[in-house]
Amino acid sequence: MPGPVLVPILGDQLTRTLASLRGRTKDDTIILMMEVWDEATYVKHHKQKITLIFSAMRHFAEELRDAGWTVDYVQLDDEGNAGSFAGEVARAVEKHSPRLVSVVEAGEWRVRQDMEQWADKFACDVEILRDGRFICSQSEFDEWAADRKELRMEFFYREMRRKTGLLMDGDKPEGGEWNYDSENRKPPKDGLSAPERPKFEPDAITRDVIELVEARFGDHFGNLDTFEWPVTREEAQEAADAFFAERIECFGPYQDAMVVGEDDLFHSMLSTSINLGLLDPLELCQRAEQVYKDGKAPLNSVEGFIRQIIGWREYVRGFYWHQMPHLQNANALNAQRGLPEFYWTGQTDMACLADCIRSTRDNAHAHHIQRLMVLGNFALLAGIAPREVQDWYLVVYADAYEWVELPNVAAMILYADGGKLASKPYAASGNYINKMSNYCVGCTYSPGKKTGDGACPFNPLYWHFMHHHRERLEKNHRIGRIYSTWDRMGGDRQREYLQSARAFLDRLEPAAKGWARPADG
Ligand code: FAD
Ligand code: DLZ
Ligand code: SF4
Repeated sequence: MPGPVLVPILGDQLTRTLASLRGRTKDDTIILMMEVWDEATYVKHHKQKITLIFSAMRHFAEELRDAGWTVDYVQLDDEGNAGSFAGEVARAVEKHSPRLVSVVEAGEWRVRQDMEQWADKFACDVEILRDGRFICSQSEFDEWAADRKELRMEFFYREMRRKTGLLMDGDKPEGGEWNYDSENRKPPKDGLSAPERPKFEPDAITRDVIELVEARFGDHFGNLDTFEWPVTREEAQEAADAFFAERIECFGPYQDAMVVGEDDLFHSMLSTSINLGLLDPLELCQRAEQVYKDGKAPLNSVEGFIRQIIGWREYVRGFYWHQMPHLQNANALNAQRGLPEFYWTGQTDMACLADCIRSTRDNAHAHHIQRLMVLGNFALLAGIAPREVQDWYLVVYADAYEWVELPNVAAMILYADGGKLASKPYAASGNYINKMSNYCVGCTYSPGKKTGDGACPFNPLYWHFMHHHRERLEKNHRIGRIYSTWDRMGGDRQREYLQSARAFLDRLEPAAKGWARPADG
């Protein structure tokens, strides 16, 4: 009798439509799911991130068993746990003598490199299947990118609109424009608040995992008392239903707004579920389109939401594989400063940063503009070394996997790729944050003050950054004109800016080692 097929399912592949399950018969298949030490500690993930992944994995295993599949589930504390994917697959091969190991390609470079060695390691055939959960295959992206000097999301996005038919009116974009972003930059009006989104009480499975995580990863960043993520497909659907019923209408206009105490505003909060495999990205976009067709949300909101998914999400995934492995070491601006300690403690008198870090610690989440224009903008202007910023983002967000985190961090916020992804650095002074949020009202600094005591640190840091990178940025037609403003200031004013920035940077305390990676990591 030939052995069964062994189907390893990784922690972010939690869907029954996975390519490795397609066409399999239940009596001939053993599904392997493994909680492993290496994955939980290669960086010291936020406690909520580990809890979310382990709990969603355990719930998915239960769903599979209920549907009649055989699941070999290895828990972290099981005796003999080999601690790594390869080690656990080796144990399963020994135990089940499969004729074939059939696995869907890993989303991250690090794991895929390892996976490609499996065929040489195990005494059976190994097949690595394409991940069909993305709309754009890697070969399609590579072909699109092949002869382009600059890779711009906007053009890629139009291809995806044509490919999916979403918001298309024949071969024209619905409403006549591809992109309605100019309608999506409303500052928050006084008292802006969003309807409460569904929050999910930990059930017995999640409570067990919380106990495990507190016991084994107690020194990792983050609060666990506030865990309320969806951990099953049903819960994720409930979260999506609430978004489409109550929040998508205002999603567009207030996409860039930030309000103290309103941690997620009108954002969908669906990234964790999409990245885990609990929700299908294309289905979500089709639902969004239907909401528009039913007249329940405006085009700018629906187009904005769809662009985030079939545009940005697909694009950064293609970009990641197109640019790896060198993207992880890119540092075009030669940024060398250590990450400040306050990114971990939240102890800073800059109210905007303190609030975004508080939300990050409590929710393992911050919304896009907080990640980009507050936390990211600061890291860019202060010249923080990309590897340290990358580690931070990978650790602290429950939706963070390297394929999506790295392009956003290295290329979008830090311009470390020298402008392949973004046409200019997303650099901004305190003015932008003051316009788009109510943070500055409660801050010890003043966004209107440019230099010296009490000046918002973003102001001198902005000009310090611009001055420092003049040679490169002056040639950029989207940002180069700013230098005429700088030149008009004259030497004394320029010196005040530069001295203010240097004095601030000299006071920054770098983080102690050990927050992001284990001591020997
Ligand atoms: P919404 O605002 O409701 O957007 C809808 C969906 O669009 C998201 O769920 C997500 O799937 C997708 N999306 C939106 N923007 C992006 C983007 N730039 N890249 C990829 N997908 C996008 N997203 C992650 O999923 N994982 C990460 O590790 C991650 N790291 C980021 C780091 C930085 C520096 C920045 C600027 C952005 C990062 N993002 C990341 C993108 C974005 O911030 C999150 O997807 C979003 O905040 C998740 O919240 P939401 O589901 O409410 O998103
Ligand atoms: C992020 C993560 C963590 C913390 N732990 C596990 C785990 O123990 N088992 C598992 O299958 N997946 C885990 N993951 C998600 C993986 O890191 C993710 O599936 C791959 O890295 C994608 O390449
Ligand atoms: Fe942030 Fe500056 Fe506003 Fe303070 S004044 S909240 S540091 S932008």
